[in-house]
Amino acid sequence: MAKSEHPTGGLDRVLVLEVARVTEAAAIAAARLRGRGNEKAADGAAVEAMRKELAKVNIRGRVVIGEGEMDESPMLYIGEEVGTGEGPEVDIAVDPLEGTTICAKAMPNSLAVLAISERGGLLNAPDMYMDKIAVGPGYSPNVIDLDASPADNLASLARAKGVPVSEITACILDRPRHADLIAAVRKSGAGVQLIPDGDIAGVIWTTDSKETGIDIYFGIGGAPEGVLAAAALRCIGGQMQGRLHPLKKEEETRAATMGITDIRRKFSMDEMASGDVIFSATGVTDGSLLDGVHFRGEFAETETVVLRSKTGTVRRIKTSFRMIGTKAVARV
Ligand code: VTB
Repeated sequence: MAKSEHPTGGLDRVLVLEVARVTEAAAIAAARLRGRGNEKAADGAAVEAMRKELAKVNIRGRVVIGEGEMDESPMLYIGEEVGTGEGPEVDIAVDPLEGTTICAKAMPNSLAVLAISERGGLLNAPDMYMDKIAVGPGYSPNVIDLDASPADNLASLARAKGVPVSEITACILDRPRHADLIAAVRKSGAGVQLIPDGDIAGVIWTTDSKETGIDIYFGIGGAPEGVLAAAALRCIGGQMQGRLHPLKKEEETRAATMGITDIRRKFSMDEMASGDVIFSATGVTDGSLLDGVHFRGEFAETETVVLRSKTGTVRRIKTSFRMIGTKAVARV
């Protein structure tokens, strides 16, 4: 048995703490550039910090969702090998700064995100759009369907929840492409919470509707974010479907080279994230899912949520890093 595998199969639970360190490092790096109006710089800092931290983890990791192709991005590109090269073979999906624009504007809900799976567990989705629909746990299977109309999905969900449609709220990215969707949801009587960016959080909010007020996520966002959201939902429970939404022929070709030959295929949550999965997100800016990084004197404080599909554990970790210069050091 490789040293980092769990005795009963799947990923070793020690990795839970390791992945938390990785998103913590990315979040701290990005947080220094909050509100500077420079998305690229904040993203770059998060990517670099994440890569550095990943290099210390005992895994034979392969990036399957990353910062683009090797020729576009020098770090965390698709196919890059990460980790110490010892330990289990795992696949990794990263979004070092989810919500670059919100971070650059110091608005709520930007996150550093990573998911890790057994080899082959994460859908190799190219960087293009995906049409998504998601609800939280506790409903009977097939309560939603990407191919059903918004009105039908909302009616089905309301029935399952035992409330009128008027008590359902949908979260949707605020984009002109969603004008018809938003109108249809409102016409059916449900409410819409629009978000400027950050649909991984949007999907996760559906898992705690009592707290967040959000019951369902709809709409077209990034495919990489779709796979990461599916990984989170696999751990917490819920239902999600996604279908790639190419805007041009080259995107279809790209998807095919990455193994998705049927571009119209509707992926279930389990098809996007299978086997044992660990998901970690650390807040960059304060948000309703997580607090952002707080710099207090010589300390940087972070809040992270780590999810594990094997056990369904939801672990919130508050960490206080002692900083020297701009670097975190181990506390003694
Ligand atoms: C979403 C969201 C991201 O991109 O995937 C969105 O999760 C979709 O892309 O945070 P458009 O901006 O092109 O609509 C982000 O907003 C990141 O840019």
